[in-house]
Amino acid sequence: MTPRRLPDGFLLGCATAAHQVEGGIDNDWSRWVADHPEAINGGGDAVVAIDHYRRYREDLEQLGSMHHNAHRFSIEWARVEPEPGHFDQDALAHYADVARTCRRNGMEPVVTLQHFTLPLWLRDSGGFTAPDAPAQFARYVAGCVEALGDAVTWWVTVNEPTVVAVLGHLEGSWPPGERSLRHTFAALRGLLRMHAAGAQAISTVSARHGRPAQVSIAHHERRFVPRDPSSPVDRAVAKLPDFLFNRWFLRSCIAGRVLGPVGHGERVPGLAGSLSYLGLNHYTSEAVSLDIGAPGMLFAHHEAMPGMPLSSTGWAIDAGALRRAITDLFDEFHLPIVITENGVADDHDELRPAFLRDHLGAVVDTIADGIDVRGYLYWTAWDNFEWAEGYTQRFGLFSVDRETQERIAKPSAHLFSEICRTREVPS
Ligand code: IFM
Repeated sequence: MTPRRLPDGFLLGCATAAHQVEGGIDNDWSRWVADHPEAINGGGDAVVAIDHYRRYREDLEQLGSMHHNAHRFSIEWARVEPEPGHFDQDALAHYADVARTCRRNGMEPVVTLQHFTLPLWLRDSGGFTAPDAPAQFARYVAGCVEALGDAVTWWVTVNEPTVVAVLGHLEGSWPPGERSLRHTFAALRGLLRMHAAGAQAISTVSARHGRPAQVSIAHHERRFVPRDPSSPVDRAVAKLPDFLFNRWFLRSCIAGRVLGPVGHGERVPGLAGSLSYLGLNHYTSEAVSLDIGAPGMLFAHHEAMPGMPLSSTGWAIDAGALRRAITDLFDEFHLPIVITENGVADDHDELRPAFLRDHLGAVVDTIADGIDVRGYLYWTAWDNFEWAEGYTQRFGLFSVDRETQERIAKPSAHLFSEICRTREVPS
């Protein structure tokens, strides 16, 4: 079979997030782990993580030498603004150097401004639901864009807003450990307003300096398929989570309003037109059926898509679902798409080579269908701190010896490097 080719200029690299790799961060997550060690699978914390804050130069050089031409990282708000309105210039200079180091190594930086974590002062004043969170976020974002904007075009305001709202406020497995639909909706409204305020700050500062800027959230799309497609009941119970989790945030951005049932159609300043591309994080598909005993889950039972191989997280590996996600999102929103995350947890690097071939193949197919897909960022470069999963889920192209911090390329790191070099996806 002929290999499939990715277009010239297509962004190809890895995605990371500060708290998961840097070490030395004091934020809501580090306190949550210290107070609830039992909440982390296998124990562990991100006190040292993989020491990337100190090792970023060698780490990025290694990715560049493996022909990556893009790299996604996040700025840690708690480092940059340890007290409200007080900016740590060393921290800002650090992240500006990370962006420039990406460029020096041939990689386009894609920069996330908020990837799940919050400074303690914002946590203590209500987190995502604090009335002034959007204004606080806009000030922080403006500071970051001033400091990094000469090296950065691609911005992500907020990573996976629905995930952080559901896990922290509905399921209670992440900080702040709440279990309330009312609080989940309040967090979603806050995140929507934060995104709008952040997007406005990016546009204002970039325009003042005459710099181009591309702005999106990183939207986590989980494909929900009725367990029995011929059952009207399964179809109905799959629809609500699909709307709330996969479409509510994006449709609100397009409408410029807080759509129901999360809000009452209130207009949000800066929200309409806030997306210039669509960042897509995609991992898996799930079958959904009726469960009358699960009101907290909107009466839906979720299971990994039957008949698919499973990752070590138990997620179905379904490259077709990535193709359908890209197609549906493009058909509805008509925005260029960057795959800001796609990856597999795989203890022994047995599933990952086929995963990469199949998922990148699905991306090539969508491009052949005429869809404007601009990039693919594999989650993730190095095995890292996977939130409530601790260090038990290994998504990395590199393993890390956490005693010596040695990075060891897995076979799939070499396969990915070859795809980056040739732009060809083997069949
Ligand atoms: O580790 C996370 C990342 O922070 C956000 N998207 C999903 C990844 C894997 O679970």
